[in-house]
Amino acid sequence: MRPGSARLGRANLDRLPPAVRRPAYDLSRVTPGIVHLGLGAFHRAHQAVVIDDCLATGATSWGIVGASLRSPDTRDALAPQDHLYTLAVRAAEGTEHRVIGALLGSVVAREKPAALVERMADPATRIVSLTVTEKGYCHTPQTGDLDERHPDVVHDLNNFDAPRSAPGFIVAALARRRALGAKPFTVMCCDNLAANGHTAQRIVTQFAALRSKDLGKWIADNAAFPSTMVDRIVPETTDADRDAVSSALGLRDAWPVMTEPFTQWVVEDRFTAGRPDLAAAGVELVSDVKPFELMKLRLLNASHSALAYLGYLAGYETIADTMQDPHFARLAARVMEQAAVTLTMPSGTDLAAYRASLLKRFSNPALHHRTWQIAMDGSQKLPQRLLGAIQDRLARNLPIATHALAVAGWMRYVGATDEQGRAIDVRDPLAAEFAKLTREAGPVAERLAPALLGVEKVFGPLGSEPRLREAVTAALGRLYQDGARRAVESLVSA
Ligand code: CS2
Repeated sequence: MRPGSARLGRANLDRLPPAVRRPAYDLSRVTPGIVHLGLGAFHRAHQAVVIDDCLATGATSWGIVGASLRSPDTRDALAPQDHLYTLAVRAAEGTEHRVIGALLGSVVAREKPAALVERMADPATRIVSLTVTEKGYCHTPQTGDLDERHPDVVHDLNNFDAPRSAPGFIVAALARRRALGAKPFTVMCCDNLAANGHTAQRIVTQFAALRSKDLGKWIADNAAFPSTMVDRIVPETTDADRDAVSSALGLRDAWPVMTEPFTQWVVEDRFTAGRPDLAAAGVELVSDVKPFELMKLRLLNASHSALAYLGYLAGYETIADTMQDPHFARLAARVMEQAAVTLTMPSGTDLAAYRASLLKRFSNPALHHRTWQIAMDGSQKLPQRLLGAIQDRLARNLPIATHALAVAGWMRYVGATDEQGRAIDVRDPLAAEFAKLTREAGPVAERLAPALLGVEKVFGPLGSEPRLREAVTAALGRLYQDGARRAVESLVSA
């Protein structure tokens, strides 16, 4: 992009090249109806696009106000461009650009917690949606319960009107609505948690009950927490992506999002204060999301994590690079095949076609999705992605070697030293605990595997299951001895 190009904004939308799609509605007529917590790239490439489509059908009271819980980066980048941003949809055949107008404004929660609570409590806010990542729920992933000792929970209980955590904001805002005599908003969790609506409900009501029993009961009786299954691959945006998008636009966009052509959103149709016509924008409204969620977590996310840990260790930078190695492509297929027997597929979904489409999506050469990005926060992801399937397979006396290799890949990865002896930048809320266990055990599978399996928050009682211990210890031993590439090759060749 030429230096000095003007910044994308409402005033210059008509300067965009004809190939760039732009909001098909009058931006000045849109009013806020949704507050979204966790204004990351995923939300902007997924739910916000659907809402953009809803706005184009005339549902102008459903604009989004986004909140970043910590970092001001998104607000700082989007405010100078009227919160407009580009969605770049990348495929082997080329990239399509679309400017999204659904985001009306944003708040940095840490800077103005009371203002955010106020906005959420405003009766015009009918939905509060969330993509705060697995760790943003301040819960114990293994049990799904609120972690009452989580520092943010402790903080929020002592600073009820100036919270920090997502559950803290939701409870404070619902308490305010109750005091105002207003209906609760619908809480719509869009994170990759098992039974995500149910889990969010449990965490929020447990939090509220710590504040007051009555409030907990009012929320449990009155607020809706529909579960949702969200799916779209959204790699982190790089500087090179920003430059490419800005060149295509002829205007500078400091905060575009990169994604793939595929998108899916399945939502339980339970809303206490109304919703836009999501079905008209391609959302599947169903009475029970569980089969969709489990299918996605155990097929897509599980194989993604397996490719991420083992692919990273084998020296692959992206998922597409990893998939170019036929042994790793077979590994992904194998994880899916092994998980499939634990699932009841949603009616109307063809398992073989779904699996084939995942393999194709992972191989998209135009998406630069780093293995390192997916490897993040494994302690929060393993239970719903890999451990549930392991448990179900063990209950049926089925072999677990494939999933055990993925778990061992995670163990080898959180040891924070790669196969060449270089440091790995492990991002995980429990990283320090894993580093300590690794130091104490040393790179010895017989010691390290049981030590990590003993981390209750991740493995719970499954960690002491002898068949899991044996399989993971053997797999970790192979990783230390032969490296990830050969370990994967010998698994898929067996
Ligand atoms: C990925 C997901 O980063 C990760 O852990 O597995 O973000 C994945 O790309 C999405 O769930 C796809 O919908």
